[in-house]
Amino acid sequence: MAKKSSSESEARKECKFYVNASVKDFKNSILWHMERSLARATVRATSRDWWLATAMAVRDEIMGRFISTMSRQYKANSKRVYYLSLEYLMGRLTEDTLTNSGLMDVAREALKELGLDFDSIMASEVDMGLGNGGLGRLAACFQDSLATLDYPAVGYGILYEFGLFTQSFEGGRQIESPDNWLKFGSPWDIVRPEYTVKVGIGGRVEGVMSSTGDWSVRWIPEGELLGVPWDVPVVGYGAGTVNFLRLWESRATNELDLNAFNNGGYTQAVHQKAMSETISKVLYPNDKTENGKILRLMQQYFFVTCSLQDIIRRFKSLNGENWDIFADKVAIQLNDTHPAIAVPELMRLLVDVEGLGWDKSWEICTHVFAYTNHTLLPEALEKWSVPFFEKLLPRHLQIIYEINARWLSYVESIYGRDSDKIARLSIIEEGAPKMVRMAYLSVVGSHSVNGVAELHSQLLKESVLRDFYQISPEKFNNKTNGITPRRWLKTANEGLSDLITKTLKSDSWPKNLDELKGLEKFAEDSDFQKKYMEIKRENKAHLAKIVKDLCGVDLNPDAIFDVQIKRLHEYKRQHLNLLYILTLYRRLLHNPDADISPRAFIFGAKAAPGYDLAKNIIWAINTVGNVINNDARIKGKLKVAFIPNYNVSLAMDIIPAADVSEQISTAGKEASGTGNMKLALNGAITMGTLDGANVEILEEVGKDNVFIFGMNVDEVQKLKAEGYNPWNVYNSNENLKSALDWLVSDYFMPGNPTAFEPLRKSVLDWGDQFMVCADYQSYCDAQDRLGEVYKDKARWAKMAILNTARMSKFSSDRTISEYADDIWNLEKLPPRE
Ligand code: Z57
Repeated sequence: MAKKSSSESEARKECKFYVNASVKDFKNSILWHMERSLARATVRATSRDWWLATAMAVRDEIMGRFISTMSRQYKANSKRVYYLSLEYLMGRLTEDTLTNSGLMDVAREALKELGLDFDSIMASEVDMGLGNGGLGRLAACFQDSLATLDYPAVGYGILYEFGLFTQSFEGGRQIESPDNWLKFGSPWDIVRPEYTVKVGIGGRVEGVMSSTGDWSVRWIPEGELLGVPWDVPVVGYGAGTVNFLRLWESRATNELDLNAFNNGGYTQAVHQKAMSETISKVLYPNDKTENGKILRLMQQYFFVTCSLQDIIRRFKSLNGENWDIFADKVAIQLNDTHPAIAVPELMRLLVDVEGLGWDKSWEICTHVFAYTNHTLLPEALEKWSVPFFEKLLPRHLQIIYEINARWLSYVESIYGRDSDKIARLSIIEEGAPKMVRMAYLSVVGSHSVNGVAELHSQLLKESVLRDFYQISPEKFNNKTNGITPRRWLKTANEGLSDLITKTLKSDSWPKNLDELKGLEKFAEDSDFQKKYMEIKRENKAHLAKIVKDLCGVDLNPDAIFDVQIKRLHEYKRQHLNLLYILTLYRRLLHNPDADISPRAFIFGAKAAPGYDLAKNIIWAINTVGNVINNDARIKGKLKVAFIPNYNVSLAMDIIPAADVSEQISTAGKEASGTGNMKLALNGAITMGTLDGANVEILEEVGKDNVFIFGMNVDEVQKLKAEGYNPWNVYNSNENLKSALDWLVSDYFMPGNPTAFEPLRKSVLDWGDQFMVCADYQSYCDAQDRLGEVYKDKARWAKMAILNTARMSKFSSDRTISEYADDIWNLEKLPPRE
């Protein structure tokens, strides 16, 4: 490991800005931190101490780059993009920083010389899990690409004290416990007290007379709290640019309200302080179910106003009050509607605080904001009640009404007094109570609206935002999602990365993923196939150890590793997967000698704590799995492992070991998917519907290298329109009937046969909203075909290699370049050579 391969020194030439440190210096730096920062004798040091000291040593190396990036961006006064997201699912930071700074080999060797195992030391880092799933992980991949491509960018969000809950299983059922990731602090966040901002809340609106005799309006908040920023460095690949995430922590204005204290209201004062500090306490664990809690609206407003005030402060310090160029210096991307309150908040800051006129302010807003939509599911479309706004943000409500009045008069100028049209296009939904439609507010306030895959962007224009598309078609565009190849290939799959580097004789592919196309010509090369599949097998053996450890289940590395990892949701149809498992199991019981490829079904998924059906599905998979895993009759041909607490770090262990990638959502429901991209890049074959980015994966890898099944969007819509009845499928499909009935028999849950009735009912009595029954047979057929194809080792290897070779489109570098060119009009600012 110490010796640099020749291709690696090539790479150092490619990446002129790689940090250079010798193993000796790095080792000394670790030891220095062990003593001076951690006050530890090395003989007493725990794994966590070693990780901390290593993280601090890396941090030292990148700080210079961090400072020089900031001053370079400041001096250039170039346009910046601000990414507003309530979620960042970063995972561990140290390993990825080592990869991107070019210090990975140095750190490995240094720890080795200290007699330590690198992987187990790195495992001491707790994941930064400030997100639920795809949306939050996308934000994290985007930060990596923005820095790698040298774009001036800041990611704004909340520093939650508690990230997404930790999941465990008790009797197969999900138990949630708090994720206290910050309990002992983090070496990766740097507090910036000098940029603390004030945040108002509640109160009333007052008319005031200005010195010139004009009436204007002012918000008199009832309470005030503080936003304290913490910066997390984001090191681009090659370390030429180090951007940062700025995450806000809420604090009470004064340590204690002294008035209340003096009046004997000590507990009242402490209570108020606690309330203020509650805002950044915890990430809401709901993925796509808006639960309308007022604290959530407070979180949204809190981080939006902190970020906008910070953006305006930075703008003014460079440009004074030259508002005419604000939109030339600032682009703001709204990650879903969660930060949509930014539209009225920027209006308030410009009109009420800076004293600009409405028209000018509105012009600025619509030039600055752009909105990304991530779902068509109606239950995820955010709406906030007007009474909430009245209570919490009375001035913003006024501004929203004004925006809406002007918007609707524009609509009227096009369509006349079409009251139907007006009701459909109104930002305010009539009803008791009235609701503010946040997606509509985002569309009206932005110059760009994008979906996250071709199909999704198309459906957006045809369904949820149809009326808006008709009025402003030029706003609508697609930006197919992507993933960072640094974390998801180079860091996560070292074996494959080294093989790629050797084969291509180039180490620049992580920055230029199109180079992977060069692997195509080795797809049928038996020597390359052997090496490729050996690495896959090693990764599988490694995962098998983890699974043994976490689930107590023995997996055979020669079995097909069939992986479904994602949030638990009916539309993602983990229960369709379960129905196939039941079908296979039943087949094997009837014929234990059936010549099927041994399969290990591997799941990872968290259910929102209040989502009962999702929890029932987890329980069912665990229960069925437990019976299957302990049934000697099937001779270990079938295994089921549900890995608890699926998170970014586990994904980095699972994905390199996967043979099959389950992407089986009902067509039209998964906006894009990004796990599908990570898995295919690492050589897993997609088993998927024609949904989200699967459509584009098929386009890239070719139909021979993916398994497609089930109804497409048109067929789904047609069947719905004709009247879909899952009972008809059930009654005419013997295997489906047996599987569903078996699930509610005494077989899996002696004494409690009704345990999984909710699951069964959801696909029968309750109408099977996601058409599990309709796609069942097609899915089983495709899975059986896959099992047959796997027996042909050379064919399988070829498919896997071609998947790796043809996934370059899905680098988030491509996605970010498109955002920069089409939406942000943003220039790169590379360091001088
Ligand atoms: C979330 O993770 C996504 C959409 C949402 O509306 C919310 Br809330 C959370 C996901 C989509 O489900 C994926 O299909 C998509 O790939 C991802 O966002 C990133 O765009």
